[in-house]
Amino acid sequence: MAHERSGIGASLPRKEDARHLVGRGEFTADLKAPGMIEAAFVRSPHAHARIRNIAVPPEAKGCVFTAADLPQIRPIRIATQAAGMKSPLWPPLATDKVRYVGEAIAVCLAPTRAEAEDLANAVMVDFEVLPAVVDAAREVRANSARSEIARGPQDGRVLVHEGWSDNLYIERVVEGGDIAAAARAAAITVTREFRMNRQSGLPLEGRAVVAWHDHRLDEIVVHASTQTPHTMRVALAEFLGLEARRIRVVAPDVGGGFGPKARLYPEEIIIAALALHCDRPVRWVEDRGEHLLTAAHTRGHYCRVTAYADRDGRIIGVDAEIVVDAGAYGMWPQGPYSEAAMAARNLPGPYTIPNYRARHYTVATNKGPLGPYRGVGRPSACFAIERIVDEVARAVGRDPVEVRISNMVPPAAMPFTTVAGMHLDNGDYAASVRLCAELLDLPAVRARQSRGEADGRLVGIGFASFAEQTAHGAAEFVSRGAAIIPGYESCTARILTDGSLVLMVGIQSHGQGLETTLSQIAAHELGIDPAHISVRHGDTESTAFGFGTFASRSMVMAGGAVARASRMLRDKLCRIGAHLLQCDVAEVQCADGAVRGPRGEVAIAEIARVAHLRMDGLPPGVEPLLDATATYEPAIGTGVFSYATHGAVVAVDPETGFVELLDFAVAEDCGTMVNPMIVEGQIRGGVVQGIGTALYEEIPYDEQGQPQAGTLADYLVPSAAETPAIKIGHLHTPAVATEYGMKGMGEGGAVAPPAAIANAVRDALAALGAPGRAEVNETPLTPRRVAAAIERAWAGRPRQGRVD
Ligand code: MCN
Ligand code: SMO
Repeated sequence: MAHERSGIGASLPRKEDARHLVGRGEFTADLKAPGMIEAAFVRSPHAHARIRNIAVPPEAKGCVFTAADLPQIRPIRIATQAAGMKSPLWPPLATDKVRYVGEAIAVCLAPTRAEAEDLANAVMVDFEVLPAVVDAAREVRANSARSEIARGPQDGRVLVHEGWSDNLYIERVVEGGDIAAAARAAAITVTREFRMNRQSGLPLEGRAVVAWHDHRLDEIVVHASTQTPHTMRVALAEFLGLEARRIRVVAPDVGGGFGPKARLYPEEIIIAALALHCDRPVRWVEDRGEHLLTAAHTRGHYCRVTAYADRDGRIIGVDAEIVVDAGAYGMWPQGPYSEAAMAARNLPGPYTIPNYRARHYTVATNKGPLGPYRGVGRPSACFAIERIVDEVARAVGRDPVEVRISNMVPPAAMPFTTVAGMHLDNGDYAASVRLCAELLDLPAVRARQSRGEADGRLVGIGFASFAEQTAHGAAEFVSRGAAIIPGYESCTARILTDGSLVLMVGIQSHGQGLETTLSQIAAHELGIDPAHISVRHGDTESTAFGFGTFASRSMVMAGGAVARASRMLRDKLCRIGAHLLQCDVAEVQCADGAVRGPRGEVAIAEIARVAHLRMDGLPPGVEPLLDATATYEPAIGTGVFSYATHGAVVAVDPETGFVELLDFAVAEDCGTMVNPMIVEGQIRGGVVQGIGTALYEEIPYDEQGQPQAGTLADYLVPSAAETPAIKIGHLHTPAVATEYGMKGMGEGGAVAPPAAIANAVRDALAALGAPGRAEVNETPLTPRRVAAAIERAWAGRPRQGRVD
């Protein structure tokens, strides 16, 4: 059967690679339109300043546009339903004030980017510089009566947004059980502070927009490097004041999104407005400097966690405070809230922890806005709980692997609602820990540790587990108070006159391989070879509405829509086929490109010909065309949970603090895999990004709110040289609520590496025998931070075994 080679479960080579491997992809920046002009932005050099005046030199008049020149642009507004959240208006071009370094003030148009940049440099902006708000935790101390972080001095009452009473977008508590009782009952109390610093999303392709006015259709055509073309149309209609029918958004090939491209940007609105205003094609291609400065930043989580446990290391309560440094504005559509809310609800992880409290604060600062990035709030939640689990184990003198397992939700308890309200569906979490330990050969690593390294480095091993909410539907987003509820996906499946198939999907694929995996699902349902299937996505003109690719939702959601639409077509193929075969529809089957009956078969191509060109062959009452549109939402709206345990083996140089990653393993379960090879590619890519968070990537800010990493010379990313071959093992627990038992998994790879690596470093440094604790609870674990932790652990005392 063809579908066994190409249907669900087949590691079919990615269809999209045929173009990408030979450099024939078509990205936004590849587009050329006659008469196209280029845009460059005048951006704020200050984190916080009043704009007194913008002076455009006379020779640049007509080529430079400020907010006053484009009054049709409305400020970005987020219609969140999260009660009590402050929601500032964000003018795409700054009007009276700038609130972060890089904020757009004016846009310049010229025949080339270089000339546009020259114009931008000639624009003189007169600023009144204001003090900047840069330390989110300090804002919480100053402004929240409830916070126990409240130890420092009152801050200087600098407000990011005038008219606000403080710099908190929102503060909330997630609670379950009785944390005070847990505190009283605990034999062991462990408290730590964790920091996952701000970083960039850094896809290979930065942002890009090309827009023009199509006079024939009287519409504005916007090509953009985005994960969410349909919702971008919703936004452009709102903020440009145009009817949606007059906007077409196309996401061509997108060179990575990773979350930041699931949000609306000022530049996208501005370029679209200019194309209409100037009636010429306009292009803006972000450069790397602009990307690091102004594309959504990520992480920026600070958290303080106390775990209460019994003498065996069973955690009976967790009390947390989470502070998210969300930057100056909330990004459309979901605003600044998701990071803290997700971290708070995910912190109890895959564990049975019965008592919990997480007070969380989303803080406005004079930094660029925070957006989603692979894993969203989960990497920092995982970092906190998984580091704490290891410290609890250490406090009771047990192996972290055992303590981890003994706290996990057992399969027999599933489905299980965690104390933070996450509805874990199924799986054997402990099995993932054991499998991961096996993949790394834990006993061999322990033996190696006891032998010691010839070069004096210290070897350590660490694990981190998580359960990952994926493919959540309406129920989840309604409960979050989301402005837009991405509760379904859509597919129009169309068999053409010759039997070839086109799937038109509202989803967007930017590296996930959906052109391949959605073809595999249709192949499974219809018996049409994926080689004869086209997947059209990312174009509001050719597909029904859909929300796009984020939240590890596409395989389940779009895959479900493809399955449903394919089955509608299959029913029709069978009805027509049975008629042509002169048998009963109950007697036929659709497989391997044909409808088969008891006495023969008829090719899908022939049925397609009849349905379009020879309707005289159709059975009575059956209409022409083979065209079906379906939407799909999984039966459980709160998400299906993949889970995994990641394990890292490191060697730490105790003199320099340098961490080398020796080995890395992932034991995971995403239910039914449509394409195991793509799943493994997703895991590997995610892990490398997680290694970046763990060891390299950071955008620090100084006291004035100036970002300190503006190029790839000072913003480090892992390359193949820093990455060991990643070992992967699979467990299989099909979801009960989705088609074929699939679960999402696209983000998971990035969730656990920081925790696993920090645990491994902690394990390595335990061998130092220092009087104090040598641990690093802040990412990235740079040599400087690791060396400082070692120094602190010795607390000025001479080190044993060290020759100075
Ligand atoms: N898949 C599968 N079987 C499963 C689950 C997934 O074969 N049971 C395959 C599918 O091809 C699917 C892919 O793996 O498209 C990822 O699955 P899924 O969990 O559905 O995630 P999405 O497709 O919705 O992708 C989004 C997810 C997110 S949220 C981020 S962030 C991320 C990620 O995917 N960004 C990426 N992976 C990325 N990979 C690339 N190359 N580029 C990005 O920007
Ligand atoms: S951060 Mo992924 O686009 O949800």
